[in-house]
Amino acid sequence: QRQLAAIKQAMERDEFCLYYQPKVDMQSDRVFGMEALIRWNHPTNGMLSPAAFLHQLAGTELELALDTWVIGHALQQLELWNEAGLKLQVGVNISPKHIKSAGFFADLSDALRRYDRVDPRQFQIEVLESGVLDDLATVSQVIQNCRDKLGISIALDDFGTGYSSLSHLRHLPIQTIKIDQSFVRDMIEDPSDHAIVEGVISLARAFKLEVIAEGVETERHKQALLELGCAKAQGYGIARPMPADKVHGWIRNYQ
Ligand code: G
Ligand code: G
Ligand code: MN
Ligand code: NA
Repeated sequence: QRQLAAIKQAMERDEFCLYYQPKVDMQSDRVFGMEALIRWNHPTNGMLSPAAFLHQLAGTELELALDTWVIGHALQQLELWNEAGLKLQVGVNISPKHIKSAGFFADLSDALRRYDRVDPRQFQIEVLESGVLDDLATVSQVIQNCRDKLGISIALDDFGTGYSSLSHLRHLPIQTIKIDQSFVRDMIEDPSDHAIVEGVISLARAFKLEVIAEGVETERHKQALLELGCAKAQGYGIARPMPADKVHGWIRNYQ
């Protein structure tokens, strides 16, 4: 309860900020996007990661307020990068509960109207695979609307951890799947994890979905993924999440 009040106050005091982790094409060394990741710049405890506070919000109205804040700030940042001639796609993590809630579509279209110097195709919603399974019909409809009426895209995050069946995947109008970092991390040592990564990549190919590997930490991960035909990647081996003002310099140095 006290913690919740503190989070509410932190929102009012503008203590939250977004870090950005690059998504790259390892074949061309092109940076095509960023994942926005929230941080709490706490006045006494320093920069807090989501693990330290997100769970406190679960099930409260603040959860939705924070998602709305994240969407607005990511779009604002996209406008700034567009103006600076930096064309990127930005993905934000939205809680599954919010996606299923009545006001989500209206909130999102309001935000996109407010930041109309962003091409909706630059904006992506990342939703946990495990969060959509209990109400697939609703989620499918919302995703379809986001795609058809707003022009944004949806990624299924942490793919492989949610046990979605292939027929589910077939009926979800998503554009992208993100292979969960646990499989990528262990794919070098563990043949089962290697097989899972390989399976997800061929699944994505069959369904004509974009696939991004998360948790790419080493050169060996990069090699193994390229051998399997997955060039798009994200992970500490490419870059850690960074504040927005570091992004320009990092890209200049990388490409
Ligand atoms: O940034 P990382 O480093 O610590 O993030 C930890 C977890 O928090 C990840 O599962 C990520 O998806 C989630 N997360 C990060 N930023 C946000 C956000 O803005 N909103 C929501 N709902 N989850 C987020
Ligand atoms: O659940 P989601 O995929 O949104 O979570 C992203 C989280 O994973 C963030 O906390 C981010 O900091 C973290 N992350 C990103 N790349 C790596 C990586 O290469 N290794 C590890 N261990 N964590 C990573
Ligand atoms: Mn994510
Ligand atoms: Na993920």
